[in-house]
Amino acid sequence: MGKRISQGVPHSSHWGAFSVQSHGDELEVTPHPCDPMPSPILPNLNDAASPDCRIGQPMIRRGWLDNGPGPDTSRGKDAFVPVSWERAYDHLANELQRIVDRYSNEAVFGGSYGWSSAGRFHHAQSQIHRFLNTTLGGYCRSVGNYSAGAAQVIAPHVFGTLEETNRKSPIWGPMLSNTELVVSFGGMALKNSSVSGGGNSNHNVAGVFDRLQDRGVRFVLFSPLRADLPEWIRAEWHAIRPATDTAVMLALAHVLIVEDLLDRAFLAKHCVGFDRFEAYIRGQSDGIAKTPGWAELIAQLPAADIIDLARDMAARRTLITVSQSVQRAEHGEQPVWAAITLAAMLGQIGLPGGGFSYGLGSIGNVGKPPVAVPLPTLSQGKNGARGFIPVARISDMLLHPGKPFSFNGQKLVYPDVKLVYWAGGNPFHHQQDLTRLAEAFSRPDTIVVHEPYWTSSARHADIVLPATITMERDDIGAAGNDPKMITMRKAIEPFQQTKDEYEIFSELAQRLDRHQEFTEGRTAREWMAFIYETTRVALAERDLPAPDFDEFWAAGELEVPTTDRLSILEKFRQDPQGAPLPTPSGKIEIFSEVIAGFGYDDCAGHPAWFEPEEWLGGEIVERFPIQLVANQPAFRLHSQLDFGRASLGSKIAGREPLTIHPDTAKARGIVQGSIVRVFNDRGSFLAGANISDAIRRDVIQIATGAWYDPQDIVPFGTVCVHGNPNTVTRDRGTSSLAQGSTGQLSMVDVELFHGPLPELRCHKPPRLDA
Ligand SMILES: Nc1nc2c(c(=O)[nH]1)N[C@H]1C(S)=C(S)[C@@H](COP(=O)(O)OP(=O)(O)OC[C@H]3O[C@@H](n4cnc5c(=O)[nH]c(N)nc54)[C@H](O)[C@@H]3O)O[C@H]1N2
Ligand SMILES: Nc1nc2c(c(=O)[nH]1)N[C@H]1C(S)=C(S)[C@@H](COP(=O)(O)OP(=O)(O)OC[C@H]3O[C@@H](n4cnc5c(=O)[nH]c(N)nc54)[C@H](O)[C@@H]3O)O[C@H]1N2
Ligand SMILES: [Mo]
Repeated sequence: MGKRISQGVPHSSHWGAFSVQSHGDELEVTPHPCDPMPSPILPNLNDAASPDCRIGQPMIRRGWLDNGPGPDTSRGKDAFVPVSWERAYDHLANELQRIVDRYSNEAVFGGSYGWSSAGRFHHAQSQIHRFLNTTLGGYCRSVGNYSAGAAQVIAPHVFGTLEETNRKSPIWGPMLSNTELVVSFGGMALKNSSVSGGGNSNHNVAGVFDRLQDRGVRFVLFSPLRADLPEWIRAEWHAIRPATDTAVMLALAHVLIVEDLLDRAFLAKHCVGFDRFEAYIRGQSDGIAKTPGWAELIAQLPAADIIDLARDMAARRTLITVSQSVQRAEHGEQPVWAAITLAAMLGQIGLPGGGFSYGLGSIGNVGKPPVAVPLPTLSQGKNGARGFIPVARISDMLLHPGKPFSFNGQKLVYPDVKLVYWAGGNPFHHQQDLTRLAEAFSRPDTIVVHEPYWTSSARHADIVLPATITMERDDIGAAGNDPKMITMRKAIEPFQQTKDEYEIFSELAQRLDRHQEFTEGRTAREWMAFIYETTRVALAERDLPAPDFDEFWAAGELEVPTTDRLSILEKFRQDPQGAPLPTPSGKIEIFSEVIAGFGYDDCAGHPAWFEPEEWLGGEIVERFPIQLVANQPAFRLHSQLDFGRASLGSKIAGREPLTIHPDTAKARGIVQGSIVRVFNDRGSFLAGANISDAIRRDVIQIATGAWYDPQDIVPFGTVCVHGNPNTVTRDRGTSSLAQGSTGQLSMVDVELFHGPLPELRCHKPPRLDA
């Protein structure tokens, strides 16, 4: 171990607040002393500074350097040439100028989706968007995210934005003293709340479960995995077929209707369109009553259980939760809308600890009280270009320029993108059907990626600029539902020639004659003090301690107030006329004239059951009999720091672990620790088997985020030898309404892998040419 060069300095991350000391190349990360349950992912940061796959210098792909910009199928396989920053800046500035002059701003795709790192100033997406707006005048953008693609489009039509209805109200607190029954679709796996966008100084969720358990709250879990609620919660576990939650909810609604257990007064006063939904549930509109018996055949859940549960839901203070995963699937809009409807039928929306909650437990800070002052925010400028896509339609866009598609009532056309610019995300992690994405990435003239590490996305780029990690720069850490603002102090010198996004974009802006527009004449430090000022003023206005920036910096952290004002749903409950919901009618829309007016055949005017194409009840089982759940990793954030100790420690023979039921394993000769191959028509990957009976028999589970490592294996063709499930997931939108990602579920088969185990290449740099 090298010489200690720093004492512990405060810092923050999506995994929580911590302090960091450096010992030569090694980092030592210690959780914030106030955090009751530090994230098990934090130790990955110890290995963040100088892994083999760190990028230390600007790189240009051999083929691009030799042949110039243009479509090229050798992306992802080609060697890279290390170049000076000057040379990289010149090439990139010229290419940006060429694309905008020859085509248009719409030809530059700066969507750049991704979680990047915590930090309010060096936030890569904010930086790149600000750069593209202020220097080029705009870019083709992406809207929405992978997390909530379906929910975030349907919610404003029928309930109000998720931001308003979900993020701006405390949920856990009122649950502690009021909730009697939690009905959870998709669960609230503790692993998921160990991560929070922007930071978390107080991982509170395990503590909340303890207290709810002590109070004897009844938990009912609908999920293919038992671990989607903490094991010590004595939850009743219903491992229904994945993608059938809507059918169960409709059948619960049927029981409430026929047994007259619903709150007709609430429906009349606070909702519109219940009559249309009731006609559908009773089978008057389509000839099929959505009875518990009907749902039993779809979801494989005994009808008697549905009846019992509906009665109990009507009798007690009930919170219905829907995880993000449940809507990251075909027709993902429906379970969200159906759950809102069910909660409305119970008449419990706006009651403390009752009603409906989206994404509670899916992510760390949801449900904690919202911060009451504005947080430091970097302005992104104005985007002068109009083109956009729903975020998960990236491959469609690159493969089919000019093709029309539907989105949220609009008829749009895919723009003709010539340059793709990414900073702070990993599309070769997040996008479905990676073979298709690789083909899509062969189409543009130029691909630019900023990355600290040789991710698969960096390997598919032409120009790769090496970014610092947060511990190599100063920043401000803060998040919308956490009571602490934290100084993220630089703990180590930047690795080799790496630079932060602000410096990179400032240099490029200089070459594009827009330096002043991008920087406004401020250094990074001056920007931080400038954006901090918004928060300071708001604190002062509330007569709270409001230290200036230097005082805040010296103190290391600052308490920010959280709000206890009535949530939008509580106000609406009390006074639906005076405090209407932000929907077209001001009420909960159980029937939406707007959505019905779009005339889609894959989304009706009320919540409805649509049979998916890839599910256990479909014809597809004859060829691919197993449902793959590709969920969030317990020991990583997405693909980040996959080479770190916590992530590596979870692997089996270096491969991503896959959960499989003993019967399914046995039928295929698979035992604990076997290497297996998972496959369908789209591709295949290798993984290491973990046998467990805490999973539904015909479901297997693998987390997302193992770095993509495609290698040719006879006779299978290209196989990801490391275990990236997006080799087999399907690239289609949730529906014409939201076009959200459907990455959570796909149909596959699994077999024992017999061949010699290929060596992993993904955590090593690609071939470099001198
Ligand atoms: N099959 C399937 N696929 C899924 C999902 C699923 O459930 N199933 N879930 C989806 C969801 S919900 C999400 S949110 C996405 C996540 O997808 P992403 O957000 O794209 O995944 P990350 O691995 O967090 O990628 C962030 C990248 O930013 C880099 N980075 C970190 N800090 C910096 C910085 O300061 N500068 C620069 N330039 N780069 C930086 C990291 O090294 C990393 O490569 O995945 C989606 N994909
Ligand atoms: N440790 C860790 N935590 C994370 C992240 C991470 O990368 N690592 N990512 C964060 C991000 S960006 C997001 S968006 C959230 C995502 O939050 P979620 O989407 O809620 O998380 P997942 O783990 O993908 O899925 C939760 C569970 O849903 C269950 N499930 C899958 N399909 C179905 C279905 O059809 N019906 C039912 N009832 N259940 C189903 C699966 O068993 C799965 O374990 O997680 C956040 N938390
Ligand atoms: Mo997400």
